[in-house]
Amino acid sequence: SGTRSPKVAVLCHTGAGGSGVVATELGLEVSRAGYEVHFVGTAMPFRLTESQGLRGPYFHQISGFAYALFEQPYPELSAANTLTEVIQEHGVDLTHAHYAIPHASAALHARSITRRGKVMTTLHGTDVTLVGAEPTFRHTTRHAIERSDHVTAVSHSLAGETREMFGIEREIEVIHNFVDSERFHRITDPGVRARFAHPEEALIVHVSNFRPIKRVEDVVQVFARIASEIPARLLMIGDGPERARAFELARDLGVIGRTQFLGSFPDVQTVLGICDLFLLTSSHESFGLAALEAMACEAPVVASNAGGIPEVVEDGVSGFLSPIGDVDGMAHHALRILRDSATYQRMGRAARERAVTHFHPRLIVPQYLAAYARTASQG
Ligand code: GMT
Repeated sequence: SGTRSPKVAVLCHTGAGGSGVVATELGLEVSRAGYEVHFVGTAMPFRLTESQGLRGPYFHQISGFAYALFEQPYPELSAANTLTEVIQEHGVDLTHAHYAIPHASAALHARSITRRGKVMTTLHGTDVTLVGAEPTFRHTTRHAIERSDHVTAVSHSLAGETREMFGIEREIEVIHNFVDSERFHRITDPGVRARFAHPEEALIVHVSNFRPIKRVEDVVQVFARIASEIPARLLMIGDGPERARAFELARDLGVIGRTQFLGSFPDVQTVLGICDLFLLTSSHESFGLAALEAMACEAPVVASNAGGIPEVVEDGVSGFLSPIGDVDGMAHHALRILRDSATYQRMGRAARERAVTHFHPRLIVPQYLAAYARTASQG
């Protein structure tokens, strides 16, 4: 219908996690740009705090159904069903599915039921590299990627890996993640910092979902080496299956008194705003959104050289990268930054500079809007 903006449905994971954060922040930006946006999820996305005005963004909850005969819930079917309702009732032109499965699969299903609208899929990482590698989902994941009307990936590393793993030839457009550097910035108020650390302590932060690929025990190992040399404190933010092991290791290494596990701490920008160093030790990371958020707050990053991390953190400029598992190397790099205020200042400034000049919403969001327009107008 002429040149009106496409109406967009966003299908995403709603809990704390990079893909849900990107989906939510993007949906809010797209809504602010004047598009009608409909979030569809099992719960309200955790960063969807903005009040919903008459023009949205709207949120539609996927209805669950427990029936004694079903041995398991069928999230793909219930998502496709709710999405079908939203597409039909609101005249949605385009569904943006974050994650190949179950979301792109559900979106394709709704597309074939409604016979209207296009599907754009954004790959975030673990759907392809972990779940995709698991034969159980191999055909369905490949199908979801191949039959989407457009596919994006959050890093070149992930796009390449996807092509390789599935032998996919189709175009996968790389659109990096973004950070709102007006919201994520350095906090200089000593009162805020005093809530978390003593003035003389170096404040080190890790944020993740504590899954095995995050190697959170490496975070503790690196921290123990740092803490044996200088006064330091570690804040572990997030929750997940490896949290208990990390806790035990911190106790075994004698640093439990200087480590705090804050759980799923919603106010992550405050902690990142006062931190001196961000640690990310993953064995696999398609982008590393939390590291980018730390960079916007002028925190240098010490990380593993995994997946898409080098596309975010420039080794030797905005932080240092080491081989996966090289805890001695990472500790060495961390101490180099924390002991020398000139290095620390230079890297912190370079980190923010990179976040602002490469990953600002005003650079990234238009790439998505252009992709929406192209995809919605495909024949
Ligand atoms: O890191 C996670 O396990 C969470 C995961 C998700 O699906 O929320 O994050 C993935 O998507 C983020 C946003 O694009 C990326 O910043 C993360 O690097 C990516 N995680 C992995 O590749 C392990």
